[in-house]
Amino acid sequence: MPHEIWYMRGSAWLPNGREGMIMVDIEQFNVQLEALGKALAHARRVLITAPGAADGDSIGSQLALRRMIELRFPQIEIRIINDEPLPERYRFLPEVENVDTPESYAKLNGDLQFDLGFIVDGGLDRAGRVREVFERCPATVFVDHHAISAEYPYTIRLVEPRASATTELIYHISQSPGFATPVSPNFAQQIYLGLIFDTGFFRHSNTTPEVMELAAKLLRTGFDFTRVGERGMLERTFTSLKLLSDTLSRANLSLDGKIIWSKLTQETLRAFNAADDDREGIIDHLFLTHGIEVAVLFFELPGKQTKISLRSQGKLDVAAFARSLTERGGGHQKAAGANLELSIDQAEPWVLQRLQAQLTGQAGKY
Ligand SMILES: [Mn+2]
Repeated sequence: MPHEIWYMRGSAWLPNGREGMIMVDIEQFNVQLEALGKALAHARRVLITAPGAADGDSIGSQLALRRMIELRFPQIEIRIINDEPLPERYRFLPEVENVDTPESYAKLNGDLQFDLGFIVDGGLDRAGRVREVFERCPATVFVDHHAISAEYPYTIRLVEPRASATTELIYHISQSPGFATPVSPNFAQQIYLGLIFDTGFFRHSNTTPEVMELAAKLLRTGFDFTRVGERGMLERTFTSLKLLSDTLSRANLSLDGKIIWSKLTQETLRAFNAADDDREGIIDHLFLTHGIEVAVLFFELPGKQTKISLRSQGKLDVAAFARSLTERGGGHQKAAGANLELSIDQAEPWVLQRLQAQLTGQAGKY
């Protein structure tokens, strides 16, 4: 029966990084959806988790998924548990209560046995301590728009790499006949947050006409989209503002202004009394400097490791560059990152030298 998931245009083979290929096939997708309905009909306790610290797409997805399930299956007890606490910036969202960490859940004397576990917007490898709880679920569901993490034997997979955000995918699942979730203003803003987060306010190349059409549909419910955008995406703490200004003031150019980079050490974090995620968005300011081709932010991690974030205007594929540095590097063509087993003082000249060689076409064999 044709229904709302019409835009998943038939079947297509899609690249899946180094892990082979996965196939998105609309009939297969509907088989998975049917299996989901059956699994939920028998479930009493459901776990929802996402990798790492929640971002706009993963928290929006988790909240919308909970709403979608509880409206259709009110008998189910649903728990959202993530390895890290919900960042402050998302606490304005409606229905955000009862998002737990393993600690806060333990304080409730919560039962750790669930019938069905969902992981959204990324694979289990980054689920931290929740992985153990998830793996104890007799049935599991993977909902994602990344074509990665396909190797874990999830019972049900709802993956669509052409969806701009996991919330876009969840919206379409929620409108399938088995759920038919009413699109309330609350539900709409959970979906919307995922869209603006993953498309960078409808700027990135994943901004399809379908995303814009969906956003229009959501806006018609009348929620305060200015507030969702400002609080969920743009607002910074004062600490984070100071850290931003400090890091930008120390930015450097090289290769005739084609490369811009800056660095952020643990010492600086301590000096500003800042947390790791206060560095969010710094790379975008570097990247939006006129005339540059590539932006790099070096971020010192404890234990002589360095995380680099990369942004490219498009000439250089920074995902390929990140992978050339380490097999733990990757991302997208224009936005990528890598964790290096080097101190920040070693990483800086090493990465810059390789980057210059790449941009001048003088790269040796890696
Ligand atoms: Mn996402």
